[in-house]
Amino acid sequence: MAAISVLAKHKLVFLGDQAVGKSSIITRFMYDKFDSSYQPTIGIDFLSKTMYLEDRTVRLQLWDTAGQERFRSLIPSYIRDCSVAIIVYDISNQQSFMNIQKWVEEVNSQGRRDIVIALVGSKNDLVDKRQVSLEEGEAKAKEFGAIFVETSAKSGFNIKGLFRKVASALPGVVSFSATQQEEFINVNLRSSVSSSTPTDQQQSSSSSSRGCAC
Ligand SMILES: Nc1nc2c(ncn2[C@@H]2O[C@H](COP(=O)(O)OP(=O)(O)OP(=O)(O)O)[C@@H](O)[C@H]2O)c(=O)[nH]1
Ligand SMILES: [Mg+2]
Repeated sequence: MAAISVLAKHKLVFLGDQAVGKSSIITRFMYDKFDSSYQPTIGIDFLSKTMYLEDRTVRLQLWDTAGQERFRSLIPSYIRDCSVAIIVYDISNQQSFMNIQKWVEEVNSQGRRDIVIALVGSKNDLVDKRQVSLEEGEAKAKEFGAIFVETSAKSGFNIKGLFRKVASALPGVVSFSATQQEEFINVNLRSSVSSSTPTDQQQSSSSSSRGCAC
């Protein structure tokens, strides 16, 4: 039976309090840019990127949620079918660290055990304003069995490292038999019509793409 390789797609949802730096991490990763002015995310933003690892290639769908309270009700539906939840706190903001518990509960309330959780301590360039130590961050991540990194979108520190760690925890190129492939195509056609997930056409236009799902 003929086998075909299909690029695995993974949905990553960014969670965390307002202004912790979720969008800045994504912007640094996608465009290698940083903006010091604050532009709150409205609703949900979508971007996608293919990552070429040493041993495999993965397609990442990045869902950037808004930390503002008024958009909170949108978030559960984006967590529901994600592969990875990236929970971000700001190392210079103790409250954002304390609220991690709430974000983990939000992920766990979906009743799925297979979601990879990554905990990110952002803005680690703010040395003089640090309120959460590296050790506290590591210990918290251990509690949830989460991947842990500190990053700085401003300096670029560990941004690629974060995505590499996450991508390495995911399955890569998947081989399908001819019959399984038929099944895969059918599933994709249906979901592109009925769900809010962007279609293959939108995703394949370039190695990275952007949209708004608000
Ligand atoms: N010093 C420093 N500032 C940062 C860093 N990352 C983000 N910021 C700043 O923090 C503010 C908020 O960043 P955003 O990326 O918009 O935060 P967000 O989590 O997406 O915010 P919401 O969309 O409202 O949930 C902006 O002024 C950024 O410039 C960083 O690594 N270092
Ligand atoms: Mg944002």
